[in-house]
Amino acid sequence: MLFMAALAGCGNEGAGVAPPDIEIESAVMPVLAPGQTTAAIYLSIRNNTDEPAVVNYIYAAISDHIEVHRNIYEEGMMKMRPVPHVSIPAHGTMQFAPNGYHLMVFGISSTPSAGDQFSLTIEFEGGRVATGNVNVRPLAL
Ligand SMILES: [Cu+2]
Repeated sequence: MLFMAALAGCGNEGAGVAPPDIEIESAVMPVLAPGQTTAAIYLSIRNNTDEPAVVNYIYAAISDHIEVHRNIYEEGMMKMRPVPHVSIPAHGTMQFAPNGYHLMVFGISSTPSAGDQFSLTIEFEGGRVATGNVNVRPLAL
């Protein structure tokens, strides 16, 4: 029960339930331009467990392929590199934000509109799963 007590300071007082092991927060995808089939998702992943959470697989119904990418400034240009097996530290939160890490969504089949939501699932090594909603909205970068 010491573990439960440690979690009590996280703003869930009164809710009566422990937060999920791993949480997807503030997930957003910028509205796509006409004909655009690749887009980024920005979000936070909060790991409430005692061990690192290593991303294994990412799924959303609108796409057949989602990768973790990182923007890297190289040879005077901003480039994106896939980053397999990103690890969120124990009791840590990782931000995926413009000019840093993001989820890259490929082959978007049905283009969502501003105001739409869709479900995102992230599987982690060891079998933990996090799900959350992605809000589609215009994003000023
Ligand atoms: Cu990318």
